[in-house]
Amino acid sequence: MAAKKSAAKANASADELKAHYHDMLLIRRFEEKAGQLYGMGLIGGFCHLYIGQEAVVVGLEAAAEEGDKRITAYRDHGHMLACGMDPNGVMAELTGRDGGYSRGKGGSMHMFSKEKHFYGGHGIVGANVPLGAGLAFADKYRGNDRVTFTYFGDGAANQGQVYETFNMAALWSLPVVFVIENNQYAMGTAQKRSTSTPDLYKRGEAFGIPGEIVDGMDVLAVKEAGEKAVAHCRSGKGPYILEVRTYRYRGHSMSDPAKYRTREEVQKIRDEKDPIEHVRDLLLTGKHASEEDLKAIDKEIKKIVNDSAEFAKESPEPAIEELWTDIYTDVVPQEAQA
Ligand SMILES: Cc1ncc(C[n+]2csc(CCOP(=O)(O)OP(=O)(O)O)c2C)c(N)n1
Ligand SMILES: [Mg+2]
Repeated sequence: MAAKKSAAKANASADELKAHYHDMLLIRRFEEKAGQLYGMGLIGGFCHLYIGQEAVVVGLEAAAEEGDKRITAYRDHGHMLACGMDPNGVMAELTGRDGGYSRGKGGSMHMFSKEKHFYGGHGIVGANVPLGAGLAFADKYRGNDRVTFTYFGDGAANQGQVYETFNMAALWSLPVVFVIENNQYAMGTAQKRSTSTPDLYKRGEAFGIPGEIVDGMDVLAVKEAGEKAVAHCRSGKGPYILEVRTYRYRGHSMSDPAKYRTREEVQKIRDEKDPIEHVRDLLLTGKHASEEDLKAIDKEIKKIVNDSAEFAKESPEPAIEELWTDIYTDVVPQEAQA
């Protein structure tokens, strides 16, 4: 992985490192639990796990400020947890229950939180990219200094609408950070089999959008790059691209025969680059935390995740009448802006 290494390592405080460890571990354990519930038949439909990519959202959320927005594709549970959405509501939605963020009617790919400025959750590859620019347009129009994080994958980076969006975002200097989560695969297709110019951070050059490559297995490097990108956008200079090199450990979705890569390839990255182990090492070797401190965090996370699964199982399925609700909005857009 040729991505830039963190120069900020020495500058991270013990509390910051512990918070990153906590937040990444929450995503990992939550996703493992979701995988189990899927195996038990409690989650139906699609379910795309984020395991391996945790440092991307945790690093970027550490660079975000209150009021900033985020939008992503379908591998979205990590983004929800990292921006502070309630694990109970996410797990209940995965299991199609009334206590879920979309009252059990959206599932894994369709959750939203107005409170946390999380705009989904989108299943059509690339389609969330223009929506992200639209969110940024709204902020620019209103004259505030908010920034929108628009996440998409290496596969999505080959979609036409991404470039129409780049053009308009640059033309109108929209405050949007385009985060390309390059996990090196689009379903079963390796990037080298599908992509003529693999340096995705350069894809904005034709539109005058600066970009940089980031080591997505290093949460501190992600945070540092995120802060730079956000400062660029917030100061009115327009969009910025971060190509974050990462890796997904699990299949594309829960039904993936995984014939397109070897177990050894996955194991090697897990052994050498795991983002959670990396922070764990920094904490222990820097004597910022003891094994006991980390065990206490592990225990806390286990409880949050187990509680979310219990909450989900106990929450009822939506009532049959709910089939007819939440289809059209009865709020006129201007009023919704208040
Ligand atoms: C327009 C469109 N084409 C194809 C698909 C089928 N599809 C779903 S996910 C995916 C791969 C996308 O890969 P990437 O953008 O790298 O995201 P990742 O799954 O790696 O997070 C494809 C082709 C789709 N959902 N939408
Ligand atoms: Mg991908």
